[in-house]
Amino acid sequence: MEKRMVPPLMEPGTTRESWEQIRRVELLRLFSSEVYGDTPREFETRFTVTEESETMGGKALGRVVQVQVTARYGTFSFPFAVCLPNDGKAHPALVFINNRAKGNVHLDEVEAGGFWPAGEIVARGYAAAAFHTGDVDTDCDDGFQNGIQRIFEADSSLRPDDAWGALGAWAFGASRVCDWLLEQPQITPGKIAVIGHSRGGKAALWCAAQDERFCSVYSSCSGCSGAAVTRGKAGERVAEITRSFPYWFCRNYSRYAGREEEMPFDQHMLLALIAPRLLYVSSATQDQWADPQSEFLSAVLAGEAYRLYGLKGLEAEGFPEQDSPLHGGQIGYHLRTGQHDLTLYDWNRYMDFLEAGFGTLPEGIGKRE
Ligand code: GTR
Repeated sequence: MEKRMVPPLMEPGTTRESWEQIRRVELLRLFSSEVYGDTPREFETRFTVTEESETMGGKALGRVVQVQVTARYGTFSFPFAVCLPNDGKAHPALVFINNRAKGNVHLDEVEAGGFWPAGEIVARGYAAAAFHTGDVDTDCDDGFQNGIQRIFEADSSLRPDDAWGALGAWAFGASRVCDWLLEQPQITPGKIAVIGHSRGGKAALWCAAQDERFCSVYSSCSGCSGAAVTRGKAGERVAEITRSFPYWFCRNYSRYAGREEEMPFDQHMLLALIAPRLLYVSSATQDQWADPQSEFLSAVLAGEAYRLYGLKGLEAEGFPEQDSPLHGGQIGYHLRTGQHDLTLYDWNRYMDFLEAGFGTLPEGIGKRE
């Protein structure tokens, strides 16, 4: 296994209790103050179903739901689409943070394309929900004038250095979809997962790290500031990502550009925050910008937190062959042949992993509060 100098996840002698009460809390605070920014907690939410119809040949009930969030400085709304299996039973749900075609949050387009293959997801017995990143926060540097941040701030020119960016807002959006799902009789409350690709994968990881109602997260090709260990990483690094996408993060993060060695954290610590829940990471052979080796290494290192619970992390002898999924522990991984993408192959491997893993989840994970 590759050796790389990364800061230790925990001190020797850390117990499950001291992990949960001290170290985990400290790491959440670090990612919040140094990377993604602080997630606001004071707001109210209302949901309105604005479209409803049978879909997928009657196998699912499709709905578009408007989420209305009200905070100190205003109200902001965004829609999500959901397809609920129509067989009168409760099902697990997959919440997708969609960073590509906006069209597929509409019911008439949900079956199109492999990026969010809602038809296949429902056929395997899941509810499929998705929202579009741009509906929660614009994916451009607009000074936080148009996204959900504006209802939490009196003046966006006075944002503190740890104010949340777009990734934090997208993570927040997925948690609001979870709020709604938890109220639906068609959903099994302990089986709600969040999924994202690339920038959506970074947001999905940050979402599940904070929101323990999600029993699992799947990050596809999330690379820099997502699943990949930053120290020694190939391809994109903090300097490149904060130059191209400063608004994804809080301002503090750009201080580490070219100074990764000074970070009191690295991304394996973000993955460890998912323990003891089911974590899945995938890479693509041609995606050197994200760096598969660094994504894999991070997933291996996060296993230490799972061992505190008597669980296996990522079971691997070394970096795997392509298209040979590793599904032996609570952390799953695969390296798909091909480009930076999220394909039907990836979705299916994730659902295979979940189906084997659901039974291993500790009691009480992700239940209604
Ligand atoms: C790239 C960015 C990556 C990745 C990707 C994507 O331009 O450098 O960090 O997030 O976009 O979201 O597809």
